[in-house]
Amino acid sequence: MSFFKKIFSSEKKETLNKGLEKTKSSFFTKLSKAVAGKSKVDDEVLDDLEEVLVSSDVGVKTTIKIIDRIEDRVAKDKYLGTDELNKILREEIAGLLSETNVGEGVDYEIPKTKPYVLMVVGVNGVGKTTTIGKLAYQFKKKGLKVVLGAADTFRAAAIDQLQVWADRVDVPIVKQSMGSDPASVAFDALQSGVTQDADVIIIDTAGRLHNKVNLMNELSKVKRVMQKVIGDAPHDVLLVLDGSTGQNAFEQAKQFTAATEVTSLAVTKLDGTAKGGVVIGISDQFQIPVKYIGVGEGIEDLQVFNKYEFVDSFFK
Ligand SMILES: Nc1nc2c(ncn2[C@@H]2O[C@H](COP(=O)(O)OP(=O)(O)OP(=O)(O)O)[C@@H](O)[C@H]2O)c(=O)[nH]1
Ligand SMILES: [Mg+2]
Repeated sequence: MSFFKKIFSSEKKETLNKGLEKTKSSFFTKLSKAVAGKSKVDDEVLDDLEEVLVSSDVGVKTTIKIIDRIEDRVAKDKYLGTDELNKILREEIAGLLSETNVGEGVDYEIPKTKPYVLMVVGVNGVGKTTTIGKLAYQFKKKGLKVVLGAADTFRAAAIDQLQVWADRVDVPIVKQSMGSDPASVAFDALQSGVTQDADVIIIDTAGRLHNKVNLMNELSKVKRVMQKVIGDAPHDVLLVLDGSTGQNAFEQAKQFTAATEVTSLAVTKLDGTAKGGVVIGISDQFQIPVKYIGVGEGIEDLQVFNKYEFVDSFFK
């Protein structure tokens, strides 16, 4: 490993550890209560452990899978000590996630198609625009030419906010005035991207609820209009979920993926929440990969999701 790579990965690890601090401390406080005064893993410990996982927002389905696995180990080794529980939990969670073929990512993907069109969707306030800014920064750092499209025309502030990110990262932005047709902005952004020979075009969209039919139809229209410029666009539809909403994020993922096509997920705001366990449940239960996680408001605070690193830092 090169010197720079080493520095980068240790820094990355540190941000991840810091970002997950609240989740970890809450998880371990609960876990140590569950095993207090016990020397071996018995039914009572397993019951308590189940509660710890559910209350850490891992989700019921994934929790049951994890408990089943630990039960199997207890059945094999009757005197499984509580001091080993940490290690075993970590192994079983990592094992479970390794069965889903997602989240192996070690670096920001360099898109194979050019221009690569990424459309970002999700409910209000989950962190779409911020994630776009952070992504633009990462792509640019890799030497890629990025163009942003301000297709959230709902509020003037939304366009301004994307402009602030465009200035900060120093990438071009395509925008129109507030209230204009989002599909028309997306069309312009793609045309401009093609003309400028861009590598990546990222389209921001207004926050919407899955059950607001008009707004969901608007997404289909944006897609259709983009395809007039680039036949197979968008190449990725990234659904952003706010991790601090815990089970609500699960619900959003379920509803949104049922209502429109989503090809990848980003879970944000994992810093400052004890609900980080939600990422474990989401990456276990959805066939759609969690590609990125947000661990702060800063430009560097977006990481490629790696399930092994994630589980590892959960337990450190
Ligand atoms: N702590 C923390 N805050 C974040 C993160 N990602 C986004 N935010 C904050 O969340 C708030 C909302 O972010 P936006 O990017 O505006 O969210 P949005 O989805 O574009 O919102 P709308 O356009 O209104 O639907 C902002 O204050 C961001 O700074 C994160 O990973 N951690
Ligand atoms: Mg926004």
